[in-house]
Amino acid sequence: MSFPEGFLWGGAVAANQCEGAYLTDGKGCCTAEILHGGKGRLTEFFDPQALRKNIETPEGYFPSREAIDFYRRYKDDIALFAEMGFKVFRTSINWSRIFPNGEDAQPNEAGLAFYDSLFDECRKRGIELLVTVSHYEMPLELTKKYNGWASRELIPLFERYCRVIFTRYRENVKYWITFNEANMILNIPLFGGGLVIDDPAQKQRLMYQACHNQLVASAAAVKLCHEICPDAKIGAMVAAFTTYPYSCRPEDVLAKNEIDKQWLFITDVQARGYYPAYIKRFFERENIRLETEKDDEAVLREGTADFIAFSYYLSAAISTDPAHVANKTSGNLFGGIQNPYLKTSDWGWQIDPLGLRYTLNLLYDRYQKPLFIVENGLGAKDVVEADGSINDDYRIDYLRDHIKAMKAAVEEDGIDLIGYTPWGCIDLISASTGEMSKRYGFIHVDKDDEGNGTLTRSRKKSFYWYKCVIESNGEKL
Ligand code: BGP
Repeated sequence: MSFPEGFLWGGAVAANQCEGAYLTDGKGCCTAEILHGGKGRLTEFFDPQALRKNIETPEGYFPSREAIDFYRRYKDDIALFAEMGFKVFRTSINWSRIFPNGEDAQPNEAGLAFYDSLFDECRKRGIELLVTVSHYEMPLELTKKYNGWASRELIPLFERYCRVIFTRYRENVKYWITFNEANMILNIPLFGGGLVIDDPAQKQRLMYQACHNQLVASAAAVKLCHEICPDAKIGAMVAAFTTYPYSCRPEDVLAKNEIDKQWLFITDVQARGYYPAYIKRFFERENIRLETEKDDEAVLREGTADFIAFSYYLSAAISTDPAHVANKTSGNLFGGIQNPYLKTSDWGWQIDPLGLRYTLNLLYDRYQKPLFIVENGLGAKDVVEADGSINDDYRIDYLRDHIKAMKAAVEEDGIDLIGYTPWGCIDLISASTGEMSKRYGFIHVDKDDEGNGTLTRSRKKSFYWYKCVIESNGEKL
């Protein structure tokens, strides 16, 4: 048997992509709720004027505000997860349900009670919880007032939020993650850091300052969690940007190495407790002077992550040769060069199961800490047949190949892998495009990109397949 007994099979979602219930029961507005859907969403991410306009006078359709109404339907959805045999469910807490404006004198009891009930429901059905403290949102007021993580003011506010939720949910939550895809703050500053960057000349300084503030807050959260929930584990999370040198030209190999530093620098700090030499040199070269306080170093040192969680969807190739550089591929917000050996998804992401084995080895060699694959999956268009069935064999193929790669990493490479929670186990709105039609789920949700639909849930073919995978602990694929 390759997967250890107790291996955590499950699925993952995020509050702002599934809960909906905008401003319900005292909730405040969060950053994810000011972004429109469709192709324009990606442009809005990077356009400070569009963001300012949405912050001040929000008009139009904002997919996160209703999402899939998980807030009201979670009991039925969890019953379906339990039917598949989930051992763990990854979700996040929406900060603006707990502190609607980020700085409120008291936490919002109705928001806290919602997560009590959600977590109780999971536990009742034998499902453990993996909870992300911050997944691509924050109370909008914190963006308006402080420009998000650009300000140190957020550190104590985040600590207070953590203290409240760690204390409240310590009986129910066994696994925590501080920040979703912590490296993405450098790619999508609004989602990753609540940042709006008006002055391009300030971009680099603001982003790295925000990273630093978030790193200190993340380490402080780890320390707090260890004190308040001594039986829980708390991890760091990175969006894997797995790349290969396009050729064996030494310049291409070195370029690949440089890319690894970019996506791994934050995890290096979270796992080891200090800034690596290469990033200090980079700050010097770029004349980036971080505002720090004297205790920061100690906080980073004392708050290292218990495990390394990551998302993995695709890989790309890297080259310095202009002839190849033009041959771009899109990706999970960071693209690279097309790899002629790989096929792509409907959204242009290059499908690479072996890349998962490669990534598991890379991360395990680098950190020597348990790993947790907390996102993986295929965003695809599904067809509902006349009889209501959804035959998503392409999704099954994608997941099967990735699980085989995981299995080889565990069995043959000796990787300490704790669990696997495929992304969007129930269809939800896409983070990058706000679309519903980019579906990842084992469970279909009747809703379209314009927000129409009954929200009815139905089981796809992959639902029955994944149930069997879990039942056999990954032996029947
Ligand atoms: C990750 C995010 C998720 C999720 C996923 C798929 O980067 O952590 O929130 O959405 O990617 O991306 P998308 O929804 O853009 O297809």
